[in-house]
Amino acid sequence: MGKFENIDTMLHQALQAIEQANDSAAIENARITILGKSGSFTQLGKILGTLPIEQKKDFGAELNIAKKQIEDKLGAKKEILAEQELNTKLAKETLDVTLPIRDEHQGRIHPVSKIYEEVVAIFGQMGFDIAEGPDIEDQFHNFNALNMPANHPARQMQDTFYIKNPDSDNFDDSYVIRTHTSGIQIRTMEKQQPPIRIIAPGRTYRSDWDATHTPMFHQVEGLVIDKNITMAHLKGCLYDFMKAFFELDDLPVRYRPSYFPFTEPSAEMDIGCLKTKTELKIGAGTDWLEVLGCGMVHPNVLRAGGINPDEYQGFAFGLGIDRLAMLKYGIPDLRTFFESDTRWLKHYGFTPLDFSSMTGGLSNTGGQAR
Ligand code: 2NL
Repeated sequence: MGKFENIDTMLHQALQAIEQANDSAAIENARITILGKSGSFTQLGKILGTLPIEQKKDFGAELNIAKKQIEDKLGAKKEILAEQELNTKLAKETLDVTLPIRDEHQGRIHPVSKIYEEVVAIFGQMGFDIAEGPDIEDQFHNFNALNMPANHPARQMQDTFYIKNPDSDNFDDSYVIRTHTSGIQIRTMEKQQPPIRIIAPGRTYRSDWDATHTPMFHQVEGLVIDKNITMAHLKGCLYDFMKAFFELDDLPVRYRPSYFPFTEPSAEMDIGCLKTKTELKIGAGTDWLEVLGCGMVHPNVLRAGGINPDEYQGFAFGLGIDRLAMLKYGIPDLRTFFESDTRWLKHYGFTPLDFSSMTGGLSNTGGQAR
């Protein structure tokens, strides 16, 4: 017991009040009553100033010891209460994860996400790795490395979104938001020697806006590089992909000569279809539908990626995911993809419970939400 009886009594009362507090509101109340602006120990502190000098020292020391005891007790009690409250909350909020969902008809998977999953599932099963890269690219990875020098028409302002380089006023140092996902493949070649077998899916950007073009769209590019890779590998690989994608055992395809700066020779792939006034039927009839661009990787592109074109060669392709979604699900206007209209999503979307896999039936149309 100290010399100052009222400190002892008040300390005893304070500790008791803290002990009796049984939730965090009560403990805060106790703290205010003791140490708040007009709390009991704050009042004692005020007495200190009025005491004669010879009492001041002892009174101050004892007051400090008492305050320390109060603060320790407050801290300990707060911890106990916080833990109790957390346990009560956790017990109350237990979830039964085995319950069936109540509102399975509300949320929808966007057709672009669905096609994306399907494309990844097919190439994944064929042994391709999935590669990713930045949406904002430097001009080397988006253009120069792809055999597209500074004066190339595709680099003109009307197609490409440029971003000023904060460190340079030179236009050649500007960044772009990628116009294709090819930069991902250049980065992969820089990091890794062949064999390379990757697909590069992602968002791409071009300044364009009509029924079949939106300024942001989705692309999957593919790249296979090894010794002795030929156009026959390209044709077989893409033929297998298209049959898996359209879920058809028999699908007429043809390759037409084309031009891309980054491949030589280059081709476009068409699939057989029947076009009537009201319908597009894929896999039958005498009409053709263009589905992708492809070719053998240009030696300049291999060199830019640090791969010796005298030792290795490969094929590459690029396809538009949004366009494939329009074809597979008969959606006429690409602009509606990005309007976030829930009525549209309800009509064209998919339930989240059916995911795409090669073993479970690719598109799971049995569970399709329309
Ligand atoms: C199209 C055509 C294509 C590629 C993309 C590519 C990438 C590298 C090297 C060579 Cl790193 N080629 N990509 C090749 C041919 C065609 O896309 O019409 N896409 C929608």
